[in-house]
Amino acid sequence: MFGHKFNDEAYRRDLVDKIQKLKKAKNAVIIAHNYQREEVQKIADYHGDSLALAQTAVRTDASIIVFCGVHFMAESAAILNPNKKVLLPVLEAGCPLADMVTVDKLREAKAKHKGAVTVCYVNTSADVKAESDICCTSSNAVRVVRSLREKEVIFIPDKNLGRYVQSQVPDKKIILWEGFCQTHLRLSEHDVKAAMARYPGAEFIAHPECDPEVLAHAAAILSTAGMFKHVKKSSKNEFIIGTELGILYRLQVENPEKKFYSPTPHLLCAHMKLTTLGWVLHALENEIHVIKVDPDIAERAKKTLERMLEVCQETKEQVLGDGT
Ligand code: CIZ
Repeated sequence: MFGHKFNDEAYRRDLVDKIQKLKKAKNAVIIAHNYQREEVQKIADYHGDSLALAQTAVRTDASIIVFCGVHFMAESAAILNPNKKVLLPVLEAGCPLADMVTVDKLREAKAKHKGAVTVCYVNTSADVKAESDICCTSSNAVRVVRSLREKEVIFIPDKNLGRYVQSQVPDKKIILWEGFCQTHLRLSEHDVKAAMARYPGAEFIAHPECDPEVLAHAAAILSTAGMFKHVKKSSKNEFIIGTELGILYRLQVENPEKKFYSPTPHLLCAHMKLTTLGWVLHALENEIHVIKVDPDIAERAKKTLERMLEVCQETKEQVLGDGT
């Protein structure tokens, strides 16, 4: 209001208060990806990677799920929860990597490599999932590919993750896709070397979406869920984190005695950062934007997701993240 001095903290507290009241009144739950803004992670009921969050959405008895993440994640939650209302606070929060593969391009590749199985990274749209054989996340990609009978694998869309999987599963022939994560690509080998020189006692851990020259310096190559587990059980006290900056907030909360550094301030996903407290409140108030998937596509995409879950159950390894 004119004439009033804007008080940022009072504004934030007011938003949080309104969100908490509305959440209760509407039987809603707020779930936030590891890459979300700190202010959003603070008000979330659950945190995790895309898969853990989609599964949290299955377990919850809330009728509204406010998904603080990007479009493909809310889509996966909607596919696994056709009877719940899944809201994405900012509709423009997308994933350029997911946009690097379309159904038409995938069909062309399948026609060229007849007999190959298609493994889609979770960072894909519902229609691409529907056209694929099995899904994977960065935490289970190696396990999923290892489980396949087929020798040839079309791996979409992240080239670096595909390359990493190939290094771990040499008996398969991985057909790589020319896709990449703009955020992880911003991390250079130079940044990593400089960070290692700045923090000589710290261990560098990196996400498999990073470039191979970056990964060559990593003590461990891990998904975000893998990073949480690794850091907790490690005897090391300092870590350089090669993934999106948002993860540092909760790594620090969960490991207050340890220190975390980002190798560059540029490891920011602009799409993840679109969601703010104001947009979360707006979504809850107006019950927007409801993520709906065409029933035929949803049914086929669900099979692709469920096949991944079966593989993880068969090997008795946990794919669930936490439900803090
Ligand atoms: O699966 C996810 O949420 C993504 C995109 C990355 C990760 O490692 O958690």
